[in-house]
Amino acid sequence: MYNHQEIEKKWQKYWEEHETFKTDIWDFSKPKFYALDMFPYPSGVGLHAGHPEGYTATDIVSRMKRMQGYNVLHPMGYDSFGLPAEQYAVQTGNNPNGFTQKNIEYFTSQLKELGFDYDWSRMVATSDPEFYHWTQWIFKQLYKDGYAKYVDMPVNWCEELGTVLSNDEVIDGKSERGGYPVVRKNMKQLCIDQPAFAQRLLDGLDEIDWPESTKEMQRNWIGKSTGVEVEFQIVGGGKFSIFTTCIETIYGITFMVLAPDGNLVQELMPRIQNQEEVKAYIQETISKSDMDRTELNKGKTGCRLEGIKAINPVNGKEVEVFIGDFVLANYGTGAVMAVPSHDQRDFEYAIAHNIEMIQVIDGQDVSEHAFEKQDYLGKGCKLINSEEFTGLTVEEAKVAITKKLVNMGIAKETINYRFREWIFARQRYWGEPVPIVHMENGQDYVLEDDELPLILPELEDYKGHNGQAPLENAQEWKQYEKDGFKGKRETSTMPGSAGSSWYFLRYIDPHNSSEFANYELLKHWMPVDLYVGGPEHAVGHLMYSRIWNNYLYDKGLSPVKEPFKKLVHQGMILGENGIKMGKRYPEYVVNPSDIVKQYGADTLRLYEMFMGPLEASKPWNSKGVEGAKKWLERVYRILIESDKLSNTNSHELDYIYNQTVKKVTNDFETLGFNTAISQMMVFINECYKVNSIYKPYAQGLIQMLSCICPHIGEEMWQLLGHEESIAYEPWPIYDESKLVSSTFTCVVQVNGKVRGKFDVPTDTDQEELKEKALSLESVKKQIDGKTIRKIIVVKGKIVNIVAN
Ligand code: ANZ
Repeated sequence: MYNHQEIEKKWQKYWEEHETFKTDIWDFSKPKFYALDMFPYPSGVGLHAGHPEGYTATDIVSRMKRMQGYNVLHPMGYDSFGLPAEQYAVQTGNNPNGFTQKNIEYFTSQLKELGFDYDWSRMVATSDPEFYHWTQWIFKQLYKDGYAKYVDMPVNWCEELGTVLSNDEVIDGKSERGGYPVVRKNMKQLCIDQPAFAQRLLDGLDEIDWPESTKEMQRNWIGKSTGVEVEFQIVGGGKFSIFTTCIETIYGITFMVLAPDGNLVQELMPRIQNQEEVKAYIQETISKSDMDRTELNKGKTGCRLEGIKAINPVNGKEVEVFIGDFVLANYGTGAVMAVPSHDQRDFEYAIAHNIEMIQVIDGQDVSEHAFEKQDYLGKGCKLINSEEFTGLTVEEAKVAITKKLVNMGIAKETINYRFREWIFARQRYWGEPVPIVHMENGQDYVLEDDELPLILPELEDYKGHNGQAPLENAQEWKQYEKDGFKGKRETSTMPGSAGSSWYFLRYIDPHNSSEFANYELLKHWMPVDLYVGGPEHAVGHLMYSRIWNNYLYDKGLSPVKEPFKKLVHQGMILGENGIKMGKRYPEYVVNPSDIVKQYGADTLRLYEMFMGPLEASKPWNSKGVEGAKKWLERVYRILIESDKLSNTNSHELDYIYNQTVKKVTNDFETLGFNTAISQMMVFINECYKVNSIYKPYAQGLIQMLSCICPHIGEEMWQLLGHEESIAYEPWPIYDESKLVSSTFTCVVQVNGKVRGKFDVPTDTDQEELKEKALSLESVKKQIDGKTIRKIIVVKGKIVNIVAN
């Protein structure tokens, strides 16, 4: 019987001492394989049961690839800036760095205990100055190229706290902390211009092997829409533009709606007759979030701008102008042409404000509901009530009307993205300092390369006061002076997602002190061949890293357009009763370390891979853990403790062994670990049935199993007489001919009863099976004197004869 505690420690020590998994990064003689895990945030509570799931998946593949002759890079590190450490610092007055270091050590010991094949010499931590030096440097390039900039943006502003709040810090128009009123207000924000990358990000999605659902989420997040911007004259002077994706409905306009918080309303204010009403409605609007405003089911509130009328350029018709909070100031032009017959929001607005409707597309009754584009596009529907365009199909009309307006010089085709600027500053301490100084002369200065890294200063007090950034407390640090010019440093820090947007590049060259990574190395190692992590990052991290990499690619600093060639999301591990494990249900939390102690890391890894398909959510089952352990003991008994192993091949296992190598190899490649394990189980069952086990077959199985259960794998390998680690043994190969010529037992039934059996090669065809079945003496006896009505042959299984 094997003692998991002893052998797991033994092999972990061996790997460390022999630097078994240290990657020789400059060895370009072999093909490369880069396996990447989403690095954890080193929280105080350590790993949870979900971590080993994805990590084991990449571990298995990387171990197989190594045995297949690849030079493998499989690194690990920590996303170590973030809120929990900051909160700890505020509460205790201690620097969050100490707390973070302690957590990193704990995480590392837990990961080592699980036997992963990480090259620990490449570990990075985003809060380490050696790492954030280059986060700042890349940010600086983005800034110099105009992709990072200060932009006037609507933000949630809390006057009492004197700070900007994120959407989740605002509840019902009040600050979560203190319950003070929060309003939408334009302020200069440090942003990264995501829309500048939108089209490239969309195009790139077609090149990568990612889950379709994740690509679709990214497409929706980017939210590209193609339409037309059209200028409308205001009666009595002035004009404004609208953005529409449905120009074909232009003859159906019965009113216009402007964003209440946009500049246009302010410009028009002197001409508005019901100013008080309008101002009150604007106040109401700015206390709402965009989400609340665009909610489809909400009532269509708004107010008429008395004294303001717009002119429809196609027919000169004068229509009323309103404000309504469903129109957002920062999308399109902040103004819409309203067509109640063909847009449901406009329809409801028209009903609420008693406005007429004009149907312009034929094909559906519009008295109860608008006839919208998703119902008429591509259906051959034709225009009505549209002067010279009447009778054209919608598609023809889109082209013709756009052309007319463009020729009139009042329209242009435009593309809009829902994708917004990525606000890149937080009023927090525990993040990368932004390397910008606001100079006294009003200019913004970005630090020189030799002024980087800009180190986060130690503070007496880590709490921001009056809602201000904690770095405002760093009286000395924030003052900047160079060559007699004075300024004040930016005191907000970068968001949590900064470091994780490029960490995969740094792993390739983690200790380079002159550049973020050597280009020659990047060229050899990028892209990441397999990236495994949770689906919760589908848009955030996975979008931000594509943006940074895309930018670096354009600068010639990253060799690939897309950083992650293949992406897989592991499923969630649920509690025993199917409930999501986590903070809210502490009673269901499984601590991997406890399982490792009791059953061993190999058992935990095997169990998590056997629970079900990697991508599926699966409930934890303690009995399953038990079962996994028992099976490992069963493997050990037959391959190590029995005296069945033999150097001569009895050929009893030829078929099952070759089949197992083929299936496991394919399954590992496609991350089908549960079915690979099932196949190994079948193999072990066969071993128990036969008289002798050909030693090379036993070794092949041990190699494959060692990817999932590396400690027991190494141990068995050694016990079979090997002195070197199993990690670099050439991967077992299978003999296709052994698969084809193998036999199976064909059962013969006559009228539903088994009357005989015979062994034939697997590839025997139907006719031959029929013949063989009919020639069996026992079968002949049964059909003697009867007429054969039907013979059903199931290849590889059974011949069924119906006779009477
Ligand atoms: C007239 C029209 C008629 C429209 C019709 C739709 C249907 P997407 O696809 O999301 O880009 N819109 C434009 N700017 C807006 C803003 N700032 N706030 C809220 N809505 C805005 O949607 C584009 C459509 O959303 C535009 O097309 C416009 O309404 C509205 F039968 O114009 B449409």
